[in-house]
Amino acid sequence: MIKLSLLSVSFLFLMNTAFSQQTKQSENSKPNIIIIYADDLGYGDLSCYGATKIKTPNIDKLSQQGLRFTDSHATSATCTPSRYSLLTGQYAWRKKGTDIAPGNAAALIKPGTPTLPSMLQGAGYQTGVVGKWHLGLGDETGPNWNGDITSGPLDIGFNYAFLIPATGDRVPCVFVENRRVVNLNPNDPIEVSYAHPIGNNPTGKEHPELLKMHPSHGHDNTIVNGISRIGYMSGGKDALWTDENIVDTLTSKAKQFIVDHQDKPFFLYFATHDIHVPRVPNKRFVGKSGLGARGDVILQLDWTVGEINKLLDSLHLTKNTLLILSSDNGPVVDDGYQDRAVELLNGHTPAGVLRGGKYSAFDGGTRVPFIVKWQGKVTPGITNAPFSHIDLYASLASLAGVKVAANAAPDSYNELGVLLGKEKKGRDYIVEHAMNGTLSIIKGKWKYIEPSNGKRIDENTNIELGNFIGQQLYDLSIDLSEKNNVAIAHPTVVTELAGMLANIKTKKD
Ligand code: NG6
Ligand code: CA
Repeated sequence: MIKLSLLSVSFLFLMNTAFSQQTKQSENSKPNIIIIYADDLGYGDLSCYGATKIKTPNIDKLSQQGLRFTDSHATSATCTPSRYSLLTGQYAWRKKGTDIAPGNAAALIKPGTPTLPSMLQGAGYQTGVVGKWHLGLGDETGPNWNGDITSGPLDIGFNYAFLIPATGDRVPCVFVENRRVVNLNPNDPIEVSYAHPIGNNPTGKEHPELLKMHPSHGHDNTIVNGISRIGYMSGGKDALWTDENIVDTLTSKAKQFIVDHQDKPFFLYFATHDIHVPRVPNKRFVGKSGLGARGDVILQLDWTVGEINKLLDSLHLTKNTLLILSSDNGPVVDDGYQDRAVELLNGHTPAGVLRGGKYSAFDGGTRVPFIVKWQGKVTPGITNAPFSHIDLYASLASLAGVKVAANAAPDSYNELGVLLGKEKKGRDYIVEHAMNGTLSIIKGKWKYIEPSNGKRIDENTNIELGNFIGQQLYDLSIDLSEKNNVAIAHPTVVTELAGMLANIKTKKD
């Protein structure tokens, strides 16, 4: 009897030691990092951010488990520059040619450039990107769609890539895995042009009768899967994606990457296609939101986030994974297709209380949802601390125990304390970048928008771009919707912020 219980006690002791060692090991090793970067998701698009016309239960759950930011900013109001800045830690507006890229653009981030994934790779991480790239591929002449694609993610620090090369609305409508177009039949080579029609594929402009969704502006070139796109392509028939299945393909690739690398520290940059146009939800989500296609793809994104969160739980990775959900820029309702998003809004406000949206210098352009979850390390709650995506590079370097190289991430600051909810103050200022190049700076409660003679309203999307020939100053503490320009009443603040912005532009901060 005594012998038995002694045995069981020592067994228990051994078990206990083994268990605590295992926990210790996983706590001491570098945490996995996942960034789910949604596309065009607005500040008001999620129920945890106050949306009442749509329910996003999986993201709400993430928000309950994590830290929800009210003042987090993408670096730019469009995709390419935001992603450029995220991956390099350098403001895209410092670098020519980083505006919205065509689908056959050459690589915008040249091999050898220090990047977020290369920094993490150097720290022992396995690094992967799944989803929308939109940062160009290939050397000076652009990508070789029919051979090995050089100068892509694998050349700037990713070990694995599964890509939509540009966007869902730009040709070529094919996936690229590592260096190759997936399912390409060599006897049916792909040709792409953004300058002139190519091959015999019908275009939306000439054959609107073939379309299942019509463009509202632009998007009338080559038809793929009943939807006309930006740009012309021919060939690659076996490789063409089916829009309805993109969500499942990307989500399963992202999950597979996590499963494959669960034993090592990994970094996954999961750039969803949702909720960008064309909005073509999988049949599981069609009609489910009551807000039309735009609402349905928000539900689809919500499902995706739930899948990743559940997988982390089931693999027992939750305690050792920092999971970030955000968006590359603010929302847009009609972004070029007649998908009835405008008609079916039903009072939903994609930018919440913010003015403007995608493309805009107003906060609707860059203030986006941002949720951070790391069980046991990030205390769940809400933070009003300012945070800019430009700081992810240096903050994650700090997390991974890496010193940022002298030539790397020139605009990125280590704000790990803010990212993990330990600090409230955040960086001193935030710079925002609108589509036409207009820059704004936020410091404390003040937001200054530099003068611009750009258009005030984008005639395609109807979005207020925030451009004005004079200086603009808003007190965000009482006027988050940027309705009252108080520049004239506060000349000293204007001078201070304009001066700061001028210094930042010339890099003397
Ligand atoms: C615009 C497109 C828009 C979208 C955007 C890029 C037209 C008229 N509009 O030029 O539909 O593709 O570029 O979006 O073509 S982003 O989220 O990738 O920046
Ligand atoms: Ca975008």
